[in-house]
Amino acid sequence: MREDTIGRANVEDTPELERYYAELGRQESYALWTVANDIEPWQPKPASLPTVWRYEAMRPLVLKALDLVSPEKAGRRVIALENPGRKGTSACVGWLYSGLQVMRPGEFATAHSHASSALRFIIEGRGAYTVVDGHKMELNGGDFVITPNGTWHDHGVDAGGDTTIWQDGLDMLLVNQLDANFYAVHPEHVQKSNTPVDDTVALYGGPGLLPAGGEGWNKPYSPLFKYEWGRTYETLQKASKASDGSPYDGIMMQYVNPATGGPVMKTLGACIQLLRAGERTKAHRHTGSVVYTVAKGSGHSVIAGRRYDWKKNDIFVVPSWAWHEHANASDRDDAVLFSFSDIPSMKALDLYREEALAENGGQQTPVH
Ligand code: GTQ
Repeated sequence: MREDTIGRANVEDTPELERYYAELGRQESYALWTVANDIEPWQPKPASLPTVWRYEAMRPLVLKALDLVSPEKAGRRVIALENPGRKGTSACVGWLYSGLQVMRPGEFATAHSHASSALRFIIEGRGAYTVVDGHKMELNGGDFVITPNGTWHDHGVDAGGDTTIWQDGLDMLLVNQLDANFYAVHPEHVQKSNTPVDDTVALYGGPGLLPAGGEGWNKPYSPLFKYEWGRTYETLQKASKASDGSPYDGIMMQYVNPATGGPVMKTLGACIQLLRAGERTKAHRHTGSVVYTVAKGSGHSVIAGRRYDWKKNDIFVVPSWAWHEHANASDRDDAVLFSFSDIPSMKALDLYREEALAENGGQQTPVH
């Protein structure tokens, strides 16, 4: 695309140039000025579109998969979310992948590991479990669990549990863009759990307490593999009484690696935020793509100038650098949004930027 600005490409096509471009193409080359303005945008120009996946519509389709394929045949029985602006890329938003995985009581998916990192948010069900490097965790609605880069992981639902649907989030599309993915299946298909159930929660999930002495943790991800809903929600409620939170995000907490205070994994991070009764946030934008899941309540978000209504279990996305603000629909109850993002990747690469919308509609204020 030509641009009439000094320093930008502005070359008119001529028959001679077109012949020249064809000649370059035969030598696996091209003239930079034919694409320069597209590959060096003035600011992020995501092809991903703000989108809402309504749980009401998705749930019956996800449950239908129970009768159509087995976890053994499918590997993972997942209905993945595809962004309408990114057909064919498997992306939910940006280079984030997300899908809804479903399992019946007594079913399991075999153990594997990959160079990509994964996280899960339990949407509904009871008695599900994930085993991460031999540590078994019980999972119930609203729990958040990580299966970091390189860890063995398998999951299932106990015979006495209920059919469970959880949301997977992975960085695999980003890792594939970087040509850095590896995949392995566990030699025993299902890991033996060799420690007490939920031991990492017991050991690393104390209130401001970590093991002293020789049990230091030096892996590049959180030792606390699971973050339980009950304590998470209680923390948000307490925080909402202690603080006004952020004008852009309400009461927002990051799930952290307790050993560092940083994000749970190097590439992916997750947050939980509470919008108080009647709360409506101010608009801001930042680099990094975000996938939100409504954990409680209902409301709407204005994303890139359009309103998207949401209620419990709906999933919606905010593309990188899109203005967004959130509103709780209720004047009585709080609303809670779970979200995961590639913001830790942005920060690690020094690509994170954030901006607040100026109140007077004029100059924007950089926040960072
Ligand atoms: O369980 O690690 O939804 O490898 C897609 C790919 C989940 C997983 C998915 C995966 C996983």
